[in-house]
Amino acid sequence: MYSKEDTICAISTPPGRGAIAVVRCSGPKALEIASGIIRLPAGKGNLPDQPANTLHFCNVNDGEQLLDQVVVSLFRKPHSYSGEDTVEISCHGSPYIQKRILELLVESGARMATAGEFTMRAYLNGKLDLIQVEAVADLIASGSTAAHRVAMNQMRGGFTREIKKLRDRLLTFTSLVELELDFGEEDVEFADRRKLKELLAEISDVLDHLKDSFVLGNVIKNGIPVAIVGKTNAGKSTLLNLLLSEEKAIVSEIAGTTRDSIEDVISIRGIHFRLIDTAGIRHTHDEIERLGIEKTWQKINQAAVIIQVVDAKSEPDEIVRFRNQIRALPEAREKKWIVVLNKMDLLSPESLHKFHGMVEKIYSDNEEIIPVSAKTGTNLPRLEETLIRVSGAVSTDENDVIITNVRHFDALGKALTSINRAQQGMASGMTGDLLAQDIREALYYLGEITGEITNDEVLGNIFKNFCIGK
Ligand SMILES: Nc1nc2c(ncn2[C@@H]2O[C@H](COP(=O)(O)OP(=O)(O)OP(=O)(O)O)[C@@H](O)[C@H]2O)c(=O)[nH]1
Ligand SMILES: [Mg+2]
Repeated sequence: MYSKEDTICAISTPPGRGAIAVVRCSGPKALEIASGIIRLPAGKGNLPDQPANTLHFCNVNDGEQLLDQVVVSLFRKPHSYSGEDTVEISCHGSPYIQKRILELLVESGARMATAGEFTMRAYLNGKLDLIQVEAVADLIASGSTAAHRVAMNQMRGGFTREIKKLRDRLLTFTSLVELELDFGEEDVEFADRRKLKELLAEISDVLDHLKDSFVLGNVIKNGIPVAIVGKTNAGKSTLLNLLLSEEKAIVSEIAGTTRDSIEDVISIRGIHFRLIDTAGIRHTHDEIERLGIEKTWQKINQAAVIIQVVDAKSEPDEIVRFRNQIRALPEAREKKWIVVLNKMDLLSPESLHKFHGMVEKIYSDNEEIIPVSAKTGTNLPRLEETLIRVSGAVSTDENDVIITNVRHFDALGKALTSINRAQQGMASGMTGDLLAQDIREALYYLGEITGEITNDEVLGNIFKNFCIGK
């Protein structure tokens, strides 16, 4: 499946029309195959004779006809993205030209690349490890400053170095413990147990810390989950639409309009928020609405920030009742809370002031209280500022190692279990061979993260998410 003998080709730019497009060709015969369809200017010789890392202005002929004038970038192994000889043809971005160049390459002996195959070769040729491969996919997908920063750090090897450090130190100890086993009956101890104990404790801490960073990593990758909740007709869907600048959710004066939760992502100054509009909470006999309300409670659980929309014409006891109902959820107490006093356009400044004061008395904790009109957009900037402020924890340092990938999270968890088992074993005087086995297991899972230890299934899963041409 992953033969490196073939020379592969693909269009590496997005489908459709553009100013230019790039067709990539990589493999042992890349230069030879490309030179079959490309003419260098007279007197310049052939493509395979040109030095590495050079650009060439060439013609591409389709039979007797000139198909396009292109710029060819030439790379020689191992100094290319894939680690192989590579030619990148920058042509004019007509879908017809792109497709024809690809067909000509295939007619000359190249094969169409599968999804992510250039990156797969980079991995097989030792240019990237698996963490970096996954970071390439994250980098391409990154849509915010934080997501970009985390992906870039992983691509530059931040996480890899962290894992390698742990593995190397563990390896030294397992070798010593295993050496003891070779001496069999003789009671020797090469591996200093006190130091090993310290090391295991330290590694267990680091693994814990890395695992914990997954929560933040997930938020960075998928956006901070923000649940918009409140009673029916408070204006939740109107607020969602305002924040998204789009008529995403149906709005109506009928109570119980939103039945299922609706999600979309917005970016405010480079930070992604995943907004979740929910079914308004009320007592109902309607089965579908009831299911929607059940889902609202789940969404409250999953959210990091809760925007509670209150209709500015609500009665105080109604607000108190609602607050207490939500606060009864144990998870709700840890959330950041923003109370939006909606429909401020319907109140006079004096009534609004009075209402604000009353709500402030009800919400005595750390809630932010902001009067808004979801209908006219009044105070939207203030709400956006507040969203950024309450999610302040999300800013990251360039050098922070943050886990964003479930595969890494799982492997870290398994490594941690093995380390903890080794720790318990040491405490209860476990024999060297069992100790060595636990440490070996931890080493195995750490190796799985970087790809030092892997199998086709893992690789297949990673690369199937790539686009063709990457
Ligand atoms: N005057 C005024 N009306 C608003 C405002 N926000 C929403 N409305 C109106 O209030 C009604 C209910 O709005 P929705 O956004 O559907 O309310 P909801 O909270 O999503 O309601 P459910 O989905 O039924 O729970 C609609 O008629 C809106 O036009 C506002 O800021 N000012
Ligand atoms: Mg609604």
